[in-house]
Parts: sequence; structure tokens; C-alpha cells
Amino acid sequence: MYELPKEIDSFDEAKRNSFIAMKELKETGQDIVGVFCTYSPSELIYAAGAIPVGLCATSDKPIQYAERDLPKNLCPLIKASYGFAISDTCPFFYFSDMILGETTCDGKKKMYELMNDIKDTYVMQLPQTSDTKASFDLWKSEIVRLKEKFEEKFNVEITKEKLQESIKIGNIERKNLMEYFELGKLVPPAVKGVEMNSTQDGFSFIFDRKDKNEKLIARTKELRENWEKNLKGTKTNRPRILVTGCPVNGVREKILKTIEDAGGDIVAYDNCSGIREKQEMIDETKDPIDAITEKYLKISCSVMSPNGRRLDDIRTICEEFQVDAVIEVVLQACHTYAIESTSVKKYVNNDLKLPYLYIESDYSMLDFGQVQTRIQAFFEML
Ligand code: BJ8
Repeated sequence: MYELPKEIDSFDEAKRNSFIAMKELKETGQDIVGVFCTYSPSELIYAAGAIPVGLCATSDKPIQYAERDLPKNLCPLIKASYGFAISDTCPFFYFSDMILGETTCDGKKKMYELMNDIKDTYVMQLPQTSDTKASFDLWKSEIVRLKEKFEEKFNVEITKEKLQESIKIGNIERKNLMEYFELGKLVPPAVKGVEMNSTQDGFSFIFDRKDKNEKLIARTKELRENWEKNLKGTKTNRPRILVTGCPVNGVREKILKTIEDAGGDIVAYDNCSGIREKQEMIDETKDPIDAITEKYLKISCSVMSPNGRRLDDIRTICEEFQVDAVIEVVLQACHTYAIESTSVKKYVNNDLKLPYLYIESDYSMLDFGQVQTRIQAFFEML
């Protein structure tokens, strides 16, 4: 029998419900794989008969525990992930049979070494560049190694057919999410940016795939109908904002809500809390291992070097979503995004001829006033 931690009340209702759903799943013998990153190939997890769950990493509270082992000047996402694990306050971590990590940034990969002392943490070696044959071969061998790990751990055979089926369902899910995100293309946008962010966050915590897809399709339909009826043709002078950079679920209240309260409409996210991984489907005509390898290697995270694909993505999004300005959100001590922001700013200002704002922050509310002032000043300038 599984217990739920006492801290469960400190999570919002949707998360509490998903903890209970996961407890019930565990009691039927369901295998669970905890993940932290978009590079985790969920198709392999489903093909192994397991369920992937995004682990808690977006709160300031567990950071005090993490700082006993980790340096203070480390990214809040890494500290929160480890803090939840070590303080045993994330039920998803507790229910996971194993953790899947990747060698993305230095902080994350070194943190996984410590996490492995708490729970079986398997780390995939991610290449640092995405366009060479050598990186494809390395990543493919890592996908095969992960397949073997799952086969041994969960005592299953991952067949080609299971992978093909898993790819097919994953693509349907991506398509549904893209249709929802594309509501941001409408003028004025049919959905608020804060809602987009919390919907995607919540989507990963519903484990019944059929149910969650039906809910998403229904919400997309409802928002589109509301737009047709009440918003279509209305004029607005709210600037259309693209948020780019680090994942932003941990700064939703502090930054995303402030952008919208200050008069902007977030119409798209170029980050892992948005369409970055959803835009491109997995090729269903290829060998499934090759197709999965190719797909995940194309994710334009700043851990890749060089990472020109990200600039191309930003251009496409700015054009398709009619973006007026770009706001880059970087989590404190995230060196890859912080350094890459220099190229992003240049590209946005000089090539796209759009205004750009850089915000570096953490999960605490200490700099809330400062963030608010900078966003308001940016909009006044617009
Ligand atoms: S694919 S964005 S989820 S690595 S913010 S922990 S990079 S120091 S989160 Fe990320 Fe995967 Fe990339 Fe997406 Fe490190 Fe930076 Fe922290 Fe980061």
C-alpha cells in the first residue's frame, strides 16, 4: 500500500487529484517513470507499458533542503527538483519506479548523480550538437540502451509494433496540443497565455490519455467558438508577446501573469513549457528507433551548441503568431540560456526588427516589484 505525503495539501487541486490517481494506478501494479526534461523519449516509456510523469520542479519551498547539498548559486529548477526528492515531498517522485535524466546542462547532470543515491536514476548521454552523423549515431545508441534498460527493469519486450503504436498516439497528442496552442495565432488571441501555460502543465498530470485528449479538444473547441462569437474582428492595442528561454512553470504568477496584467497578450512560448517539442511530429514511415532519434535530437534547447535551429524557430513563431515583442525569461544561474540570450537579442532586434526584453529571475517573490517595474516600463516603451 502507498501513503500520500502530508504536504499533499500544499499543492493545487489538480495536482492533488493527480496524486490520488497515481496512487490508484500504483496499487494496480502500474510502472511509473519520473522525467524532468523534454529530451525524455516518452514513446519508449509507453512502449514499455510504463507511464511517464513530469516530476515536481517548480516551487521555491523545497530549495532550502536542496541547498544542504547543492550550491546556492544554482538554477532554481535543479534545486527544486532535488529538494522535492530529498525531502520526499513530491508524490510523483515517491511513486516513480525509476527516474530518467539526460546530460543536458552541467547542473542537471551532476545533480542526477546525487539523486541516484535516493532512487534509481538512469541518465542518457545527450550529444551536444544536433546536426552531425556522429551525434545521430550516439543518440541512437542511447535510445537503444534505454530500450534495453526498460526491457530489463520492467521485464517486457519492446517490439517494433509497440513503438509504432506509441509514436502514433504521441503524434495525435502533439497535434491536439498544437491545435490548442494555435489559438494564439488568432487576432485577438482566443486564449490567455497564462491559461496556455497551466493547461500544458496540467496535461502532463492526467494519466488517462484518452480522457486528457478529449478534455483538450473540448477546451480548444470552446475557446474557438467563444472567439468566433465574441472576439473576432474586435480591435485591441495589447502587444502580442512571444516568451522564450527557460521553462516558465515556476514563474507563472511572478512573470507570466505580470506580463498579461501589464497589458500584453502572450500568444506563444518558444520553450519547453510551450510548442518547442510539439511542432514537429515523429516520422511514422521510418524505422521507429531512427524516427525517435531524429525527432528528439531536433529539440532546440540551449544545451546544444551551436543552436541555430532556435533562431529559426523564433522567426517562424514571430511570423506565424504576428508577434510584436519578445520577452526572454532565464532562470538564475542558467548559463546556457543566459549566454545564448546575446544571440537571441541581436537576432530579434536586428533581423526581426522587434523589441526584446531580458528577465533573469528565480522562484522566490523577492524580486517581484523589480520584475513588475521592468515589464511595465517595457510596455510603455512599446
Ligand atoms: S530541453 S530547456 S527541459 S534542459 S533552466 S535545468 S537548462 S540550468 S530546463 Fe530544460 Fe530539457 Fe532544455 Fe527543455 Fe539547466 Fe537551464 Fe536550469 Fe534547464
